Amino acid sequence: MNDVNLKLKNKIEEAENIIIFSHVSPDGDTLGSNLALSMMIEKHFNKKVDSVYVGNLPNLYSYLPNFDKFKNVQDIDINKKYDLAIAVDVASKDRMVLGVSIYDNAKFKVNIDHHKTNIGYGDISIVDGDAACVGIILFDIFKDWGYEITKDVARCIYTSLLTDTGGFKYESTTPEVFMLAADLVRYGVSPTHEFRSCYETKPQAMIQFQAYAVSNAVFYNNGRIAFVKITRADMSKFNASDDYTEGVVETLRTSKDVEIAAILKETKEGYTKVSLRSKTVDIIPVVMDFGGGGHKFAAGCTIKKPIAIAFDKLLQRVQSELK
Ligand SMILES: [Mn+2]
Repeated sequence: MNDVNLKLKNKIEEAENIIIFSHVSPDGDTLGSNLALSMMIEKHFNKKVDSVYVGNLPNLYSYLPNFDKFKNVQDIDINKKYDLAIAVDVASKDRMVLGVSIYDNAKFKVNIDHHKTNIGYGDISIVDGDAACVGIILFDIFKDWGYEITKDVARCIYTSLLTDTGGFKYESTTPEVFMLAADLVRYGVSPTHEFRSCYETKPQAMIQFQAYAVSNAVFYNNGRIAFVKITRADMSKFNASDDYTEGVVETLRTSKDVEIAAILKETKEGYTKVSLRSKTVDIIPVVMDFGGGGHKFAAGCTIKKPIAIAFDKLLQRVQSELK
């Protein structure tokens, strides 16, 4: 067994209480990975695990096995000292928001991630910037431990894989991704069922909100840049929950000429959350300038400026990337 995987195994065995963190604005990878790991620990190590989210938990993923076990970080005693804290898919510690102090307070800290910008903040950091998702890293760890993978665990990893490759279409979709998908299907996962659960259960209001958002997009540089801004007023007009904006920026990128697309969302007064997508341009330097992170073609940041100002600043910065 690989040294790091063995150390992780030992730390889990030694621990009485364990907490697993997903990142703020959780996606399918961080949630699927969290549940897969907690199921493996509960089953094979017979330990109790707190699976924790910060911010809003998107109902979209409620089809995942054990989804109802997720705890809000606000319901965790901030002074509780965990023996082991594990962050999954958390590019930087601040992505745990309220959870950072609980994470820091733990006796031993583990960081399992695939963001290239991850600096390795754990006592153990298992970071593979080339992995398509954290689920793929976890699967390798589980295999290395030699433990049986149940259909429920396979389903969680499948969601992690499916969502972080954008349905097997991003550049990260390597032969290894398909090999893993094949394995997971052998463990009983139904690709049709998972796809429908993940992508074809949008509320009607969400479809209408997204159509509205897309219709408000503005194109620049002969259509090579597409920006859309969503204010809090827009959100309340549609009674939209946080996840309603998911997929909008990808829709903009489907335009033939678009090279960089962005959605800017007013989260609270003076704060603008940005998701960027690109076809060819590496956008990590762009988001780094605003204190963000992510992947080459999918990254994000939060700009501490009112949305109109954030929009202009980001547009200028993005335009400077296009030669
Ligand atoms: Mn991920």
